[in-house]
Amino acid sequence: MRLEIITIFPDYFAPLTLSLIGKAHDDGLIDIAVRDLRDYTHDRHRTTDDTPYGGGAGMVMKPEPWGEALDAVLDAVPPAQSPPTLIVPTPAGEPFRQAIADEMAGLGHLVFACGRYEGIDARVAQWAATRMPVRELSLGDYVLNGGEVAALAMIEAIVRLVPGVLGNPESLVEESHTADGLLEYPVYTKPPTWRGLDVPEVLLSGHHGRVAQWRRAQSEALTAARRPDLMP
Ligand code: JCK
Repeated sequence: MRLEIITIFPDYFAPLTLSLIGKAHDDGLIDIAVRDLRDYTHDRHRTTDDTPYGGGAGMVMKPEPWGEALDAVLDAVPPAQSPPTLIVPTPAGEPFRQAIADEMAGLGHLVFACGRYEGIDARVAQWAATRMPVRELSLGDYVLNGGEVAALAMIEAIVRLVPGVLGNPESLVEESHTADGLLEYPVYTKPPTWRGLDVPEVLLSGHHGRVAQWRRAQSEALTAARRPDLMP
């Protein structure tokens, strides 16, 4: 899978060379390129923002550097290859969920457009959609200062699903089992007593049926308390 990121803060993506993603990169499963949006400006100050038409607070990202950066991405795609999918993190996007991560993990080439300020001139996504699939996605219902942190979270959720990336493929099978839409049950390991706190007796019992029943009840109780919206 090829991942490209366009940002005015390339340093945010240093963590991608670490941990799980760094391993996938070393194994040749993931190929990551970070492009500095300012490299596609032409003025002395490398300006990427301007005042909003219609007024209002803050600044908006100018379309021209985005157009040139996206042209450079598209120009580097071999002619026989499908265009990449452009992901634009935005607070006004469709909620990013596991189903979208699953879908994106099946694609060969993703480009993340990370905005700052009050966002990117809307014509950029409009134009890009004439050249490639575009997904405007939100990490969640809170306001971040830009798209970088959202892109990092989305990349981690996507990359761990790419075959061969996760060390333990059984965890993914287990995950789709647990995707009955409930929150996960609490987990424990040794020692059986720690700081006066015992591991629930049923988990030490060796009764697989009772363990499964207990976990199901825990999942249902947790979901009812924390995520009533997920209850059947
Ligand atoms: C991309 C710029 C900052 C800040 C104004 C008025 C609500 C707009 C995101 N889940 C998520 N939260 N935030 C983002 C995100 C934020 C971004 C950019 C993604 C580019 N910003 C910003 C304030 C406003 N709005 C009412 C906010 C943008 C994702 N994914």
